[in-house]
Amino acid sequence: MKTVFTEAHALQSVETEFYRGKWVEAFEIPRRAELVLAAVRQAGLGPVIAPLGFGLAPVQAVHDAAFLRFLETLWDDWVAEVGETPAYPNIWPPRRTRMIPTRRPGAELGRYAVDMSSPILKGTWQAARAAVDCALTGASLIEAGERAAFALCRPPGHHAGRDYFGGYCFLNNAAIAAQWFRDAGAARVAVLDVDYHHGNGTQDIFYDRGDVLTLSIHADPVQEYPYYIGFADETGSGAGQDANLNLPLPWGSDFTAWGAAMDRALATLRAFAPDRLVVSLGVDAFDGDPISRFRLQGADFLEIGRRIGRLGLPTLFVMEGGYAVAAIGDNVVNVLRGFQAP
Ligand code: Q9C
Ligand code: ZN
Repeated sequence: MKTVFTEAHALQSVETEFYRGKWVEAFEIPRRAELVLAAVRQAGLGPVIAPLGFGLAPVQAVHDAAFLRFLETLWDDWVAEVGETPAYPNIWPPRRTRMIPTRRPGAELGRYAVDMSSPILKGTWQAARAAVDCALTGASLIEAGERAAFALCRPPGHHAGRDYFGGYCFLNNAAIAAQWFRDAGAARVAVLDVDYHHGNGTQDIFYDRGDVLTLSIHADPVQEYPYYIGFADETGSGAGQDANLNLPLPWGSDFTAWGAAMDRALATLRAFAPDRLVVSLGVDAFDGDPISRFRLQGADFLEIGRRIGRLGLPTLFVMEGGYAVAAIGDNVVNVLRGFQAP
């Protein structure tokens, strides 16, 4: 299987993040991608290739136009007003606020950010665009006949919605690839999200659509980020009724519970009979993850890969979360090797 990667990910880089009321060493760091790349090479998984440029049209097919203009231009506006320092929101519009047009960067940040985990930097737009190109290059390999591809995307994407960003995510790489598959002729696409956190952005983007099935196995939002979304009773709306499946699990869940949830997700996925599968591949369900509270072991990731492989679908893996840097490479490679040797 080919891996798509570019050094441009390193343009998104901060030393610290605001976590539980304190500025602590950042979790979502460039080293994550470098270690996954090293493990892919070490395992001899296959060639590592650079992404092609796909332009903005596939991004516009998923995200709101004003939101994209904001992401592209915020840095320059922020620098003019504040200076060359990471752009964080510090005000949010309350309920019943009229969304009056404004160009003040502080106001725009609060309009589009859902949290403080994703500062906008000089290179954020370029890094996020490059991650999208990795996902789309992987998708195009599959369109050209490969059974699978691994888009080593960074920054991640699954918390980015149609018109919001957060959770380390700016553009929803997996959703953009899923939509691109649809536009390339796939009648039905499934997005299976195995990241520890609910794939709220992906759910948001496809919630009212019946052509893209979204499934997410994640920590119960009663306990965990993103808190307000990801509950089991969110099943889709309108044409998308029953095309969204949330499988929340409590803190402390191990593979006994996680694997059972996965089997439920796979049964729904099989019944949907998609032409293409996108896997939002976060490995933060790992026991040793510093911000997560599931207990999956290294070998469990191999089993996750095997089960996905047995679906027999053209599959695009898109990198999402995973913060136990010492194990991130092994955990990702285990999924991909399990997939290849079911
Ligand atoms: N108490 C991804 O894994 N902060 N994003 C959580 C929990 C944000 C995770 C704080 C976590 C976002 C792609
Ligand atoms: Zn996550």
